[in-house]
Amino acid sequence: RGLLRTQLRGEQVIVVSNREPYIHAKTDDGIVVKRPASGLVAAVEPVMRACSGTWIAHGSGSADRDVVDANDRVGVPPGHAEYTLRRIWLSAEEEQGYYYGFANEGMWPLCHVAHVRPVFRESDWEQYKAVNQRFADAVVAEARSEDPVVLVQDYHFALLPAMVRARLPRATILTFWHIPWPNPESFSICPWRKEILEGMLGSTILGFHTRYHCKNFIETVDRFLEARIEHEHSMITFNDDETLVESYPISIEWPSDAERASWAPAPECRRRVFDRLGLAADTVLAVGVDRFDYTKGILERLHAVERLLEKHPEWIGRFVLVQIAAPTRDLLEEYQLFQQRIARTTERVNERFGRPGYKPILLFAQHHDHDALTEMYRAADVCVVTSLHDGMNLVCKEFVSVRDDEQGVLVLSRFAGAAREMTEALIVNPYHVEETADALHRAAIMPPAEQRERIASLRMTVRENNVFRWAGHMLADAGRSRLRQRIDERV
Ligand code: ADQ
Repeated sequence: RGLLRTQLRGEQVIVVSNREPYIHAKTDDGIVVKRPASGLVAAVEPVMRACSGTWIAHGSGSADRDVVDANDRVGVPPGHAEYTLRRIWLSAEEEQGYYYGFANEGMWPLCHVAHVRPVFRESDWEQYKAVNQRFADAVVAEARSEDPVVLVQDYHFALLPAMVRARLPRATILTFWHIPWPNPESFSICPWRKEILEGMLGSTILGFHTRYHCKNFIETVDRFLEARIEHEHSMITFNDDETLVESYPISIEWPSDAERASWAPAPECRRRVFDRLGLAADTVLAVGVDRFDYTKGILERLHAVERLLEKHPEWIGRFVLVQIAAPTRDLLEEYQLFQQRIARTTERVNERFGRPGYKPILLFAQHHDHDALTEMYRAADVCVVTSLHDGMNLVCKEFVSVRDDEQGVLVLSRFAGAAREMTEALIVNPYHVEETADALHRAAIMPPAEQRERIASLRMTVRENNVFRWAGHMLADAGRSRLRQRIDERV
């Protein structure tokens, strides 16, 4: 945190993302503030608290308009403001085309190998372009100098970097792509592939979670644009502008001493959760926490539980998966169908293996607050992350970060970016039901000493490579680029 402040030395930082870090909502008890279920917000928010500045995002809460000033700004976190949130209001038509349409029916499935076909509508693309321009205008309006540091977040804003670059040529634009980047063949089906690549190359630095995604991006540019590529330095020159393409594995804020002191002891968390859910004392509790998204491998997880109970009937009555799934993008049909399918499969498996007082799968399709998730992670024997494809995945990092008792087993998909760092987890291919079921069995019988050995090492990795290191690396690279720019301008 302190290091970040030093690195920034009074530079103005502007973040752009679709999702806002705080949502004001009207309730019967007045206005309440909610935190969205979003990996992006979980990671970028602590960084923003450390460096002040302005965060520009789509105002989506029912009371969002009631709390802003005349310039649509509000200080956050509420009650002890550390930075400014500037809200952008989108019409229903803009939100439909830009957010639900092009971003989430086009770009999201385009970038994830999850076998859902992307949808490309001309009208969505028009809205996507227009909304990118609106956010770019807001960045320019917020800029107090000609060279602010602009942090652009995610696939909602592929066009914005070049739009900002056109108006603020000396800005340092860091774009972080939170989702995977596909190979050139997969990407080539997008009708606007050139425009998207050109937009992104307005960035000074373009960050992905892994080297593999960087390599895919560089190959895609090589295939579709006339650009100079220096592979050795991961540098792309296009229209005389340079973009560094680098991997910055994202992470979480490691829990502070004060936060740790507020936790109930792990056995107490376990007792509370077991009481609440009516679980027998000898139950092995596995937990899954995800946005309710088809890329997260929730169906494959349920199939693995079913196979576990088939193969090892000794677990019937003693193995329970609690699946917590936060509703997301539920105006889209693909998401509605997916949620129905999960509900049906849960019911079927519960009918097949349930007994009076016992259900193998407990599905909670609800958003849970931070404390409730912490309690659940601390109560669990196993945390199951079976994404079919995931840029990073933060749930696995959150799980190990709260297990200061050094107990608990992580089962982790090889297709999550996190699998590259978290090698002491039980790594699985979620498409292989048998393998995943075997990993659940192995997790359920793992002796405490082996659990300790694995999770202690995982905890060290996440503690070291926390979110401030992610931001610090990116900002250090930005600092070098700014220095070079100043030197070049002097010559
Ligand atoms: P997401 O796809 O949102 O993030 P992830 O990284 O797992 O995925 O983060 C999800 C966040 O939402 C976590 O902080 C989790 O605690 C929270 N969450 C999930 N379910 C919840 C629930 N039911 N209630 C409350 N909170 C819940 C995208 C990419 C990821 C990448 C992140 C950050 O898809 O691959 O890791 O951005 O870059």
